Amino acid sequence: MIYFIDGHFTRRDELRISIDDRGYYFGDGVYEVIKVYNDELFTLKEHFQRLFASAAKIKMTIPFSEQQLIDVAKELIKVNKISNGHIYMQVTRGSSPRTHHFPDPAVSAVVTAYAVEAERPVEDMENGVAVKSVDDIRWLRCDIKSLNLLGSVLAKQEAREAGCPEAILHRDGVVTEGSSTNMFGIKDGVVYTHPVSNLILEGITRHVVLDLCKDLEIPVVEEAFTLDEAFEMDEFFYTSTTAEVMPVTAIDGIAIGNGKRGRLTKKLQDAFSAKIPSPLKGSI
Ligand code: DCS
Repeated sequence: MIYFIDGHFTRRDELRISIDDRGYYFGDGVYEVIKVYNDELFTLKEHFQRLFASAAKIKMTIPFSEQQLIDVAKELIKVNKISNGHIYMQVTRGSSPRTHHFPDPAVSAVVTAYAVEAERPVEDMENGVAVKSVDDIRWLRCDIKSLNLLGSVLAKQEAREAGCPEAILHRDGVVTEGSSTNMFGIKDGVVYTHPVSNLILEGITRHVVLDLCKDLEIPVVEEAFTLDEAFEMDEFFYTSTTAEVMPVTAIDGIAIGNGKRGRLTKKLQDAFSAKIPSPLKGSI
């Protein structure tokens, strides 16, 4: 496997990272996960724009242009021969002896990236999954795609120990999002999801799905709903780069709707699949 670190392409076993990297000490950095379908990066502009936006929010300068990082991602796909999978890219505030304040004098941010082959979770996408509610104990800047993920890690683990692949997070009973996904409920044909704010990550898949709702003339209300209201939804699903549109069939062991993938959820999945770069594109 070929990785990218700090301006170079390197074999994984030759890759060296400083113990003084602030990502290691503080989780002081930002990241993105970008999906590759049929050799093509999906919604890449949006992901790189968010990467630069997250960096700006933590007052960090990325020492590459957006286009340079897009070229890095494309090169990783090519040299590693990834046709379906994803790119992981992170940027830390660099390497410097441990002090909480920013390095002074400043050091260059460190960009690391790799590409992996990964299957679409088609079985779960058909059958749906169960989720577990977990208190959202994260900080108040969840709009930043920060490397500091302890709140998400603990929530995901709690869900996993209950046999669920994802946690539905709530603050005092109000649903925010998942530990690494955005949450949606459907009631009487209307899609509900938490509005964009400091309490959620503005998911790129969330955006794609809201656009699809518009195309399909499915009404959307971007308003927070409670966990009690979530149990009463007719359908439920979550979105992310890797999970796409994932039906939720139960919350805390209680079936949602008829306990199966919902009709509108399926419609959104089909519309999403139609957007994915196709292997036949350009060939006929
Ligand atoms: N909310 C949180 C907290 C996330 O970490 C993510 C993405 C999302 C929502 C969904 O955003 P996207 O639709 O832009 O992916 N989490 C990434 C991750 O850590 N692994 O895969 C996706």
